[in-house]
Amino acid sequence: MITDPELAQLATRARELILRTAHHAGAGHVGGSMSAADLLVTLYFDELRIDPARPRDPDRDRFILSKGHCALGLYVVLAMRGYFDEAELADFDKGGSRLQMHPDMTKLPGIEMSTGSLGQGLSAGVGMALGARMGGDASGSGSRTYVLLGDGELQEGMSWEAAHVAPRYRLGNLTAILDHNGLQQYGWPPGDGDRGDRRDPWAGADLRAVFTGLGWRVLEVDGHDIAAIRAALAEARTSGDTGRPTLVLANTRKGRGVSFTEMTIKWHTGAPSDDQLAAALAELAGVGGTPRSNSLGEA
Ligand SMILES: Cc1ncc(C[n+]2csc(CCOP(=O)(O)OP(=O)(O)O)c2C)c(N)n1
Ligand SMILES: [Mg+2]
Repeated sequence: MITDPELAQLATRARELILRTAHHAGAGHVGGSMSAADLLVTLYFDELRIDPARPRDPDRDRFILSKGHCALGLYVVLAMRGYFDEAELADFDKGGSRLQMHPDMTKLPGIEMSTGSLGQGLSAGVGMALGARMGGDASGSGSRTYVLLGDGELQEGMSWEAAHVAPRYRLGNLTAILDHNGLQQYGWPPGDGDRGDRRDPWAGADLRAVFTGLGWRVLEVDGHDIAAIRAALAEARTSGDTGRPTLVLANTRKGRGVSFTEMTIKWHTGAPSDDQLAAALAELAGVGGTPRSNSLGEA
């Protein structure tokens, strides 16, 4: 079984590739991809029952990146996991490539839903979990559905229709994960040139109480603590018996891993310059990364 330090090293590698790929493309949603890196790596290398060689296996677990703008983070982890060659990351955001800025399920095997218009993933996840229980999972494999949500995204009303009905359908096979990184793209209220007050989109609201009140089981974790993420995902798996869907409320930091990207609204989207990339890679090397030249052709 993979160890926590091994997963942590993979997350550092994912952050390197996120930055290299954004640098190469000149674009990309760096902040939310880096806040989710530990969650994505733990899901894909430990939790999800998936086989990159058989992406349409009917018994597979389903993962929906509801905060679709963070496709960059997902692509990097899919490549590391073997869905496609890392060299293809060089095509990120190019016209006609399989790696569009937002994920396209018709192009890339392993993508379960085309996302990018925020707020829709939890509803689709409810449908997939319901479908599995109503017979799609005929072999009784216990296929589960996972949905990664953003905290800004959760301001979309459609999310709440899904949050309301999931417990009513007793979807114990559904795990939602909230990347609670404390930053959206815009402030609150929006409007002025400075895009408003950039506080936590949920400042002052008790999300744990709200979801619990709707009938979810809520497991709150440090979303950068691999052992805690693993424990929560493992516990969520057991809720198939209780009939309650689980929310893993992951407290994270947007842009996590590099001092100048961490918790700065500017790094919601953007590409590092040559100097910034070099500085970021040096920082990541200090936490066990392995900066090296790669297929993107960069030092
Ligand atoms: C329906 C919709 N409205 C607005 C946008 C533009 N948009 C893209 S990302 C984003 C902010 C999302 O914030 P959050 O969910 O917190 O993402 P993260 O911090 O994880 O990057 C917005 C408003 C969108 N993609 N879809
Ligand atoms: Mg956010």
